[in-house]
Amino acid sequence: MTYSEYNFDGLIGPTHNYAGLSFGNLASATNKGATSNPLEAALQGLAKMRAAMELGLKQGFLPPQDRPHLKTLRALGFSGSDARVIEKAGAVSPTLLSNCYAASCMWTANAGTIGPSPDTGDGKVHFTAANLAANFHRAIEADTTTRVLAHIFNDERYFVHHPPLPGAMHFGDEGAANHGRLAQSHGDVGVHLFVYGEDGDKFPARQKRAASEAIARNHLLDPVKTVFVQQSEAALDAGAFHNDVVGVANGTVLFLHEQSFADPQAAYSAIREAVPFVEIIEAPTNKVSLEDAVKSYLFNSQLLTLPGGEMALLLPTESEENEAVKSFLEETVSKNNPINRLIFKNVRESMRNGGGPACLRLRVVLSDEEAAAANAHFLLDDQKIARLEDWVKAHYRDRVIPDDLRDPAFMEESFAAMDALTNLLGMGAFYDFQKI
Ligand code: SUG
Repeated sequence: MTYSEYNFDGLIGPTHNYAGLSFGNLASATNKGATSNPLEAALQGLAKMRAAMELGLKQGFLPPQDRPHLKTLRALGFSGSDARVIEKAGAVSPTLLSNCYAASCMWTANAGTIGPSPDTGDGKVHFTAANLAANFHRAIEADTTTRVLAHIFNDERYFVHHPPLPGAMHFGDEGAANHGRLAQSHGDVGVHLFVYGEDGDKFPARQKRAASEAIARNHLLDPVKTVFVQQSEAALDAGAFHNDVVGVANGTVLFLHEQSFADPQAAYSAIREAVPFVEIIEAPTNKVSLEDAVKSYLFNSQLLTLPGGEMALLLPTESEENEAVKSFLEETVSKNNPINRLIFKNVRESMRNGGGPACLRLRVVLSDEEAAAANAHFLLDDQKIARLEDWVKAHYRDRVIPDDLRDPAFMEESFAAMDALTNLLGMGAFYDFQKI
């Protein structure tokens, strides 16, 4: 049976804006109140998907969620017509309103954690949508994400869906952003690397060890093939609010910053014991500081196995613009290791909210048979991606400022876009605003 890795990118929604909502995410804080460009953001995202497809890789996408999320606003006591709900919430708390307007589901590395079928006790693909309990604007994604995953992977013969973990922050779970899989090839049995945090001096840890352990149990992973490692507080306090800001794993390679883990030597020996063939490629602090790593997001790259077997890094242009990072990357590809190609893509609109190429994608390893059972509307080819580009161009604004969120006309525009998308994708009345 042939297995492939599918990258499911988040299709960036029409309300993409800069609201400074994520404590510990430096880009989000710095750009609070800036003018966003949802049109450009979505087209940049689609261009990245195209670039991966042109490398011969399989590409899917997850649709945006309905924002503003009226269901949440109504649950919080704002009533009346849809327009009145927006007006009242905007008057009482612009921050609350912006939380319900966030397009943050674009970062699908946080949509959930996946257990591919070669690794699970029952031979099925397991999905757990992340509860994203650490931030209000992200926590309200979990319910719809669960339904989106169940909609796309809707065949009980192959797919198992677990609800988001209970217990909110006690089991805070940020999905695949804190998880990596190492395997000789996508179809071989993999080892799962779960990275959790402990609160730093400055910033709180979002991913709890207990959450990662619960996911491993639910996904029926072999305990011998799981490794739990603590992220360093230095990385967290430098702005690595998710571990994928300081490291990425794929195939036989773990590519990371020297200061990613609390106890690197203990972590590396645990990983080597579980994955004897692992190649650890580490950026030393004297070449790339944690500050440069967080600014440039070089580790938030997609580490991709190309059809020929070589590996490429698909990186944000910010990492090409940083001298120290660029020279470390050039040194890396010139050395004898599987990574031998660098591809830089501009995803600046997302980067300004702290989301790089790796944040924008959820990896799902599927056999050909499993892929055939998934909903084909969400698996891309040239025609389908062109249709999404046309949809974006027809519905998106090229400029959004914080005050726009209080204008009911912006809500109407966003819902019109979502109605058109659900038609395009044959989803029926899927979203909460379509059911009220
Ligand atoms: O959760 N930013 C996201 C970025 C997520 C990046 N994902 C990964 N590292 N996998 C977050 O902090 C900012 C929204 C705002 O401030 O408007 C935001 O939610």
